[in-house]
Amino acid sequence: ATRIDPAIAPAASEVISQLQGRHLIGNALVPSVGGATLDVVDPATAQLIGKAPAATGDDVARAVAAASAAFPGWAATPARQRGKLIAAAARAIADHSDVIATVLALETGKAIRTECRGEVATAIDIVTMYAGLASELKGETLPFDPQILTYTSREPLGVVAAILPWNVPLVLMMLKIAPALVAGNTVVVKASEEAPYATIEMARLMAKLLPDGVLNVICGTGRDCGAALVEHPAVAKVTFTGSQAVGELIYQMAAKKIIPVSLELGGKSPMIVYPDADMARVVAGAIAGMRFTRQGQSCTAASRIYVHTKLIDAFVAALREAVSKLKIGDPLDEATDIGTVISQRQKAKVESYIDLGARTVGAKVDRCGELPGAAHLKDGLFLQPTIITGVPEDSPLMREEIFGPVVCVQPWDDEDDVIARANDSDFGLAATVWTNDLRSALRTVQRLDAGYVQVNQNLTIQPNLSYGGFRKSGLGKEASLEAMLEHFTKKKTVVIDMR
Ligand code: TXE
Repeated sequence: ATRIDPAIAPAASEVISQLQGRHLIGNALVPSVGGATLDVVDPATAQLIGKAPAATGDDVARAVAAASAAFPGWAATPARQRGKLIAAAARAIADHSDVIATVLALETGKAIRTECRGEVATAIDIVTMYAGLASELKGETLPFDPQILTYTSREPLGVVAAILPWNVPLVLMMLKIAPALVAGNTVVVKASEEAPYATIEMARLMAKLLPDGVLNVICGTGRDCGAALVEHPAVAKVTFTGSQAVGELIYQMAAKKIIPVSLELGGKSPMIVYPDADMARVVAGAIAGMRFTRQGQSCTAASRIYVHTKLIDAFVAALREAVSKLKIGDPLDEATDIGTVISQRQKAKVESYIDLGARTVGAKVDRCGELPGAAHLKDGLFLQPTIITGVPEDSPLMREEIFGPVVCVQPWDDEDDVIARANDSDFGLAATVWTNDLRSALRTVQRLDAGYVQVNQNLTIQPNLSYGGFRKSGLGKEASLEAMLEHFTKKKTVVIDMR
C-alpha cells in the first residue's frame, strides 16, 4: 500500500475490493453464476491483486439479455439526448481519473506517469468527442425523382460486443463503446482477464448515468466468455482488438451469423529514415513510436526501423544512448519511465525473440538501460529496451509482432528497395517517413501500403483521425466520425411516392 500515493490509496483499494469477482450487468456489480474467478496479478511484484469474475455462457446470456432489454429504449432516445448523457458520463470519469490511472498501473504494470494518466485522459477525449458528434448521425436525400422522396437514415445495429486486450484497455474500450453508444446501440464489453479492474470501474462510472443495461462489462477467458459472446444470437456486431489468431476465429464465428465485425490485429510498422533527416527528431520519434515506455506493447509499435546507410551507425549509437536513460522501475513511482510487461507468458514470448536474435549469425543484440534493483520488484516482469541489428529481412524478428521492447534497425541505400521491404509484411497498420525533402516524403507516403502514415512524427491514436490497418492488421476503422457512421450504424434507404 505504501507504493501508492497516500491521497489515492484508500479510494483505489475501495475500487478493487468492490469489483472482486464482479461483472457489471444492468448497472449492478454481480458475481458469475457459477461463482468462478480468475487471479489478477500485479506484474511488478507478482503479488495477487484480487480476483476477476470468470464468465461462462450463463453470464454472457445474462449480460446480453440486459443489453437487449435496454436497446429499444436507448435506440428511441433522441440522439442529442444520448450525447448529453454520454458527455455527463465523460465528466464523471474525469472526476475519478487519478484512481482509475492508479488501478490501471497496478494491474498492467504500465508506468503511471508516462502511460496510465495519459491513457485515462485520451479515453476521456474520445468519449467527449463522440458525445459531441451525436447530431452528426445524419442521412442524405437523393435526387431520384422529383415526385418521389428518397432519403437514407442511420439506425443503430442492436447489441454490440466489444472484446478488449490488456495493452491499452481504456482507450480501446472508448474507441469501441463511445461511438456505439452515441449511435444508439447497447453494449456488452468483454474485459481482458489480465487487466479487468480499470476497465470495469471506468464503465461503472459511465453506466451509472445511463439507463440500466445500456452498458455492461463481463470478464472471463477468451474461450468461455469471448467466444460465447460472439456466438450469442442476439449480438449484432463484434468489435475486437487483439491477436491475429483470435481475430481469424472471431471473423469465422461472425461469418456463421452473417454479422459485421471490426478487427484491429496489430502490426509491424516500419520507419523509413532518409539521409537528410534530423537525427534528434528521428531518435525521439523512434522512442515514441516503439512505445518503449509501454514496454513496446503497442499495435502501432515502430518495430522495423530502416535507416539510410549514411546515418545508421550514428542513429544506433544515439538511440542506444537515449533509451539507456529511460528509468525502468516501479510503475507506481513518479520517477519511472518504463514499467513491466503484462504477464509471464508475454515476457517469455518476448525473450524467445531476443534469444533468436542472439542465436542469429551476424546479428547484434543490445540490451539497454538497467533493470530495477529494489527488493519488492525482484519478481517483476521487467525487460530492457533491446536494439537488434544485422538480422536477415526474412527473420521472424522482422516479420512477426513481438509486442515487447525490441526494435530491429536495418540499413538501406535504394529507395525502391526499402519501400518494397517496408511493404513486404503481413501487416499494414502504420508507417512513418523521416526526411526534410518534400518530394521524398510525398513519393514515399504514396507508395507505403499502410493505414496510418506519418511524416517526421510518430503520434499515437487521435480521437478524430480514422485509424485502422490494411492486410492482416485488420478490418474497418476506429476513431473519427466515419468509424461511428460506418461501423456502428446501418443505413436504411427510404423511397416514398408522393403522387
Ligand atoms: O491476445 P488475445 P493475447 C497480440 C500481441 C500479443 C499477442 C497475444 O502480439 O503478444 O496478441 O496476446 C479474448 N473468442 N496482441 O493472448 O488472445 C481475450 O480474452 C473471443 C495485439 O492477450 O487475442 C482478450 O480479451 N475472444 C493487440 C482478447 O481476446 C477471445 C493487443 C485479446 O486476447 C478468444 C493484444 C476467442 N476464441 C494482443 N480468445 C493489438 N492489436 O494491439 C481470446 N479472446
